[in-house]
Amino acid sequence: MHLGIDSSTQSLSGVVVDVASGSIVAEMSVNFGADLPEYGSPNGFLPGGADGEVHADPRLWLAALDRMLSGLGDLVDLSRIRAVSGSGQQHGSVYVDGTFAERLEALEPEADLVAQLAGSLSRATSPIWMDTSTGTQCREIAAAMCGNAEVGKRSGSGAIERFTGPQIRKFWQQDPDGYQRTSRVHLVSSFLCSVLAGKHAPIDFGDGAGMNLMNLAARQWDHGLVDATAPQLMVKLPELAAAGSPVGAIAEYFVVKYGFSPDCQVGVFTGDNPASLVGMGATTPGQVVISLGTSDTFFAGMDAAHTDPRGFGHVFGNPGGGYMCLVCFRNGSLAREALRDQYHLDWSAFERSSLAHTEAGNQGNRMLPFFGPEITPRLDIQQPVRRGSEAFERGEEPLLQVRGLLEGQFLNMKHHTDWIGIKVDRILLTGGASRNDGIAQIVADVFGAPVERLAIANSAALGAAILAAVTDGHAMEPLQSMFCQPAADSRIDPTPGVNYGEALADYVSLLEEYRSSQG
Ligand code: XUL
Repeated sequence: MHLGIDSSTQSLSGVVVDVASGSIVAEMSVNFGADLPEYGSPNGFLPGGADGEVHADPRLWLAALDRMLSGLGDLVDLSRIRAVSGSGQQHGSVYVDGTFAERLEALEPEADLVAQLAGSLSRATSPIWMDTSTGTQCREIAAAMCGNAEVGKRSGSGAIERFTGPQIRKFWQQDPDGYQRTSRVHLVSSFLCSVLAGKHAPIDFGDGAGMNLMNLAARQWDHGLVDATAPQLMVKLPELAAAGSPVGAIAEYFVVKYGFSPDCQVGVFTGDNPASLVGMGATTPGQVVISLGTSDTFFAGMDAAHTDPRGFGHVFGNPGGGYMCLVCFRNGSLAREALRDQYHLDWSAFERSSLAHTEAGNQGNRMLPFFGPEITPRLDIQQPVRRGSEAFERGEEPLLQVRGLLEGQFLNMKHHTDWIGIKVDRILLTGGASRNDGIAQIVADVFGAPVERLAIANSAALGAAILAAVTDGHAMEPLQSMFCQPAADSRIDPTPGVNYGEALADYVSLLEEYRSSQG
């Protein structure tokens, strides 16, 4: 059996697969808000950050790892796990001092991970992907590289606020002593991998590309970018390696405490989106995945790297080889939840039966679907912008608001993914909200392509389990054909006669109108 662990924004999950029978044996998830309320992070991050700052408490991820493994141990015999790999929310960084490696080696099963490792954090909190506070640092890095185009050419993305390099630069500027004390900057993925392996683990080419520090073509740290980011950074960066490549045997702590075999191998972790590409069976170019999580992401395998002329999309390393493109929308589930709560609705209002009370195109009622700052496109915004009937603009008529939000989200996605130039014949939908048929129907209608879903909604954890099997010597593609088949009754076809061409043009005009009104 093989274990995949995904540490995403709001929860940490484990999925155990059995490659002999081709089945998913067990799933276990710990929700950061509901299961670990003592960390004061109802949505997985610390509320109340000023000026676009969004940080999380890294102790939460350690506590969740202990909690998840103890629950999983009740469901499966963990001594039968041959390898573990995993994924983490992308871009988030964890700063540790020189004691981290020693503490990992000396972990005692009697105490927990938080008690033994928290003392090595040289930065108490971790900036995560929702953070938009590093505009200045992005401009400084771009200027040092003689322009943002050069940053994009080398790293696969222009300098981006949530990416790790600009975040590291901000830390160095604001807390030079803390930066000095930092001996290693990990990503969420490589941090958790290090804990499991009991030693510093590498960063993979998928998650590494989300830092504005890696040279995408060379798959190495880019000296120019690293020097433009912060002094003495090169020695603080982990090695780079392919996702799933072996790091070593699992640390004794996990053997004694949870019953893993001492021979269980740990494989290099990746980011949640690259892992999801694996878990959806979409590493080979020609397939498109839309993941509906805290963030909504659109991604696909790519033959050759080409970049977004608008500067919002990214190119990462693909764990299956080659490249992948990704466009991330910050207002995903958090916006859907905000609208649901504002109108005192439940998810049934987003289902097909409820959406049937409104029409495709929403009678011209259009919404910029943002309840907080957006990154694609970059907007400093706190509330949706509405254009349409008087009642709709006043925020009345909940069902029109629901359709307005969903249509706005996917029109915004369609518009900002046109640069990829893929003909979308079929969409693979994943993430918590993908189970909702109403949402899936709007995706199918807006993109004019059928939508299919896998039986498992957490494709990142499944992808991580497949990577664990790769660590154990299995080839990736046969595993994908085994595990990543769309569920038989999951297909949703576009509604005949529905065409969103006009609505798209209308959405883009509303967006442009809003942007020019903001100067
Ligand atoms: C991708 C991104 C998010 C995070 C959290 O660039 O920022 O999708 O990976 O899921």
